[in-house]
Amino acid sequence: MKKLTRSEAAGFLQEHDNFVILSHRRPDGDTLGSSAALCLGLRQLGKTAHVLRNPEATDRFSWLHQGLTTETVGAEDTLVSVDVASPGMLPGEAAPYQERIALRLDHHSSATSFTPLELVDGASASCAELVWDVLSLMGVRMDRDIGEAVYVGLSTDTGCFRYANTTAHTFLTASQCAQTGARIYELNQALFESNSLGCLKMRAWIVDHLRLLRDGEMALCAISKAVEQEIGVTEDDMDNISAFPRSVAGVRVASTLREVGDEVKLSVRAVPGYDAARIAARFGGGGHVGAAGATLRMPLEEAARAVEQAMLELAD
Ligand SMILES: [Mn+2]
Repeated sequence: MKKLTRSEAAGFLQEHDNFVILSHRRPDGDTLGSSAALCLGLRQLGKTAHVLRNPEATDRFSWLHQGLTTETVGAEDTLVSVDVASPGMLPGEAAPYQERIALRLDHHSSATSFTPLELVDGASASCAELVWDVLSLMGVRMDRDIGEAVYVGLSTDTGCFRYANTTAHTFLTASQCAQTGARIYELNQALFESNSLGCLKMRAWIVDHLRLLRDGEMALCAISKAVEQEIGVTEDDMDNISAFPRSVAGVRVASTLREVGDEVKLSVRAVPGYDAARIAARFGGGGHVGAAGATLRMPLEEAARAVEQAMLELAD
């Protein structure tokens, strides 16, 4: 595996064509925004580029991929993944192409290298910022569609510039996105200033069922499939729900567990001084210092006990 600089990644993209861009499982604004922006930028340079359709993309973000998707990968196509930290993060549809991914653009510091070439900047708040830099180096004229795709990525990965990962570069890129005519106010309203009733009901349930540990310094919340069904939440309602328990005053680190199929999805959020990735790593997962996740193959209650124990141990 060879680590590339931004200009080397730009050079690779200049030299190749017929791109298929891969996003990650349970896609968020960053992976979908990054893939859309990269696709649009490459097309503007006259290249053929598509995003491999991600069937898990929800209404919240699927508009980003409109007109960009393909369901097939040709034998000669050049595959690039964005925001994918490990092979396990590829959706089922993309997994067969894992070996063929030529270049990985990512910002997960705890990532597993699995491609011949990679541009990984763990200091970057979002993958979308990396994509912006690379497209700029390639001479792409940034239009509103690219500006909005990148803005969705960087704003969602920073909780609208509130998380500790936010840097001067994030603001600079956001400013450049605004200059393209990106509808910043409308995007902020839709992404951060509106909550579905389902999401608010879920939050109410969490308030009633949150377990506080170590005098309220830590929080843990285990949401069963039955609870989600009873409240009637959608995947969009649950998007970023793990940020909510962390927002309780005094809570420095929070773990949220959800029953998905016969697995349990763990999502950890932490403020500086606590390492979410260390907790997730205990269970074979990873991510960032402030936000990380893992998959546990055990019943929900057992998983909750294991996570609680890990949180308490790692705090000492
Ligand atoms: Mn990301």
